[in-house]
Amino acid sequence: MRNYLKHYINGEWVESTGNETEEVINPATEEVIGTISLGTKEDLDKAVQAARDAFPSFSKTPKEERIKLLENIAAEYENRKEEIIETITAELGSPKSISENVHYMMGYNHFSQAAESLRDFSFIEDRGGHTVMKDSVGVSGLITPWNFPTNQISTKIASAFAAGSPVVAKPAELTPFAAIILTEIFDKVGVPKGAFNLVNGSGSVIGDGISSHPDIDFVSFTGSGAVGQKIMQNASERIANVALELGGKSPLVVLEDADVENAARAAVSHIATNSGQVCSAATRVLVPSSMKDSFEEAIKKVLPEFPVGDPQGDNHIGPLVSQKQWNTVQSYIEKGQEEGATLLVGGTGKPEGLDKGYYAKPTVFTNVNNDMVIAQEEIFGPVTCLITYDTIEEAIEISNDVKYGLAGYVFGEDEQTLAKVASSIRAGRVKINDAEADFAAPFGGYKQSGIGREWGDYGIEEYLEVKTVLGYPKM
Ligand code: TAP
Repeated sequence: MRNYLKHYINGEWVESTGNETEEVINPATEEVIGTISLGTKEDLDKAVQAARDAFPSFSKTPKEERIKLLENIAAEYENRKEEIIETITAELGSPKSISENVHYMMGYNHFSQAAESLRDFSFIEDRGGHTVMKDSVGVSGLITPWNFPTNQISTKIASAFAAGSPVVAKPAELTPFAAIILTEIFDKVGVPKGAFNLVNGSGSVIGDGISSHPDIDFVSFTGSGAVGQKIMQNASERIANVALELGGKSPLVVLEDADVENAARAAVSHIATNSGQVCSAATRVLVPSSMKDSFEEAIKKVLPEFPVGDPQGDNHIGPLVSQKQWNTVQSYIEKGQEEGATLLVGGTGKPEGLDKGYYAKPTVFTNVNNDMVIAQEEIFGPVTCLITYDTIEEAIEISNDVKYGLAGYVFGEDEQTLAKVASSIRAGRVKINDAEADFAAPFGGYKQSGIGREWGDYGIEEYLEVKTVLGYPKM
């Protein structure tokens, strides 16, 4: 049992001022695996005060010191590898291979990339007539979701530390344990007192408290659009800056000259990895009408490569995070059928033999019209839609005909067409074929997918204010 009933404030594990606790459930077994304290506004105030007190010195630490700090964090993170993998599998239900190759690695990459980006980062720039300086934004409040327990919190903390901003973090109640390991890592490597504070608790108390706190200068949030909107409203009361990483309904455009089987494999892998609980997942697959039949056959052929089952085994798809998320996904599958889309594979209910655990069937709808609810709303589960198109212009139009703009994917051979489609998709990140991941590349959304960019040097910029000095002495 993991019982973590303390918050981390001003460099110490401290008792909560309240008595409320929350049980954490393993989504594969539906069993309780631990408990956390639900913090109070008083706990949050103490954490914010600790961060405020740390600000004058932390924001002025030499760059070399902060690079070293990030490197030490990355090294200690590596030391905790097995525990991080095991914890993410237990709290999120992601198969061990995904916990290792995706979740563990993303956390590691953000800390080491931030150290790397900081090395080349300039906080002062002589621009001929004037000087531009970049100062830490102040105290940052970080609110993160359950779907990537190390990725989102790590990119935010790594960038904040690189910029010299002390933070108060609130992870999601559903998956709080990975953040506790991170906190132990910060404690071990000697993150200065007050520069990192962790207050566990509910979104309605601690999350809302962060977004409305008068002493928090900047709020970085990842999660749903509805909560993002509330955060902006709260922050607007004191004109505080916000960064929002929200949802997506990203297109995967298959071109006429694409390898059908590879593209179908990519389409399935988007809804298989993390059980489709990925903001940047492609969940609308745009296929040339002439390729519809062969693409549907290819989907059926590659599907068995992504078995669903116990995350402790060799499966690729684990359960969804919670009963609530399972119910949401089921209702979208029902909705798709009501709307007249055709089930190519999958459907409602649990996969055969998996009665315990929040497992859903990987589901592919075909004959989908882009106006349908299943094509417009983020389902956050293993469900995708096949939509046909006749011309490249139509594919681009359908790609952009959605309120989101987080990501896009294009598969094909002809470089001119690939470039045309990639540059026409209105989204913050577009991937062509199997292009490799790059943690220095900015990540964030257009339209209702968010505001701001995380990762690498763009991520560091979010935690900085820009100051112009006219007549600064040349030294
Ligand atoms: P959210 O409710 O947005 O939760 C994300 C984080 O915000 C959690 O830490 C949550 O706390 C906190 N929060 C909740 N209410 C808040 C408030 N009023 N003020 C400040 N913080 C608040 O997401 P969810 O309920 O977990 O998921 C709902 C849907 O959001 C999903 O189905 C999916 O479509 C979308 N979602 C998107 C993403 C990404 S990466 N774009 C990630 C997760 C979910 P607690 O949950 O601990 O109470």
